[in-house]
Amino acid sequence: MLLVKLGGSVISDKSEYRRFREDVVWRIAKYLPKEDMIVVHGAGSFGHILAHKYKITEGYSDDKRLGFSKIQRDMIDLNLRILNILVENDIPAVSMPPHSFVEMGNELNFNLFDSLIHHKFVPLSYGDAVFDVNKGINIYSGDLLMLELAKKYNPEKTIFLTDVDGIYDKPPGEHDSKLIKVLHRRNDPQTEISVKDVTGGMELKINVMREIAKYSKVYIINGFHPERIHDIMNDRDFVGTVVL
Ligand code: IP8
Repeated sequence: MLLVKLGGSVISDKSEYRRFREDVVWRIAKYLPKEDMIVVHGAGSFGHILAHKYKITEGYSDDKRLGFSKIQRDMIDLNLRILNILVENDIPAVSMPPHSFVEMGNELNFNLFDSLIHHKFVPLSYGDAVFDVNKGINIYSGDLLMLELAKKYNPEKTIFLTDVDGIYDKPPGEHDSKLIKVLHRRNDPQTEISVKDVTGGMELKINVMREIAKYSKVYIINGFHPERIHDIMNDRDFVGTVVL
């Protein structure tokens, strides 16, 4: 099985509220398998801008209700656009909105995922605004969902599509920064936080990827070069990072 995350900065322009990159998602869809796959997508500017504005991760208060609703609405909108592209590319994807099966602080219920996978559908889920047993409301990151899914289904390969070539030893683009081709689960790279997300920056992502590497081979590649998905699926050399 392939578990794949379409990063929020690939599928949307993070600097502009609800700016979808339709052409990029179309190109990615062409390189995805038609079955034996679970797809998760991030929020990008459909989620993070309002999540910051309404301080959703700090928990419930009455004045956040509209923000919470808007984030869920925007994520449904984003998810539908992606679902549409996958289905138009003959991928039998079925949407699994986290707000209907995740309550943070409680165990996840995988029953519906089990049936979808059993019937060879492709579950399509995402990071979302959800309920939380302690805080009332919270943001559930697509990366955490990736970890839960990897634990549960032990996919052979897990691919994160990001807006850079992989994991770098310094913020990518900075003078001297080098792509780390093989990242070991245990040693600590000198990567720094460059992008601020409400659900944690790069550091949290790298920790989650390392954790997932206990259950799956993890690859981080550039989503703007989706042909690299094929390289990985065919066990060829690829540009990116593998976490072992
Ligand atoms: O982009 C965050 O998910 P992520 C979800 O996978 C929201 O971290 C709604 C901000």
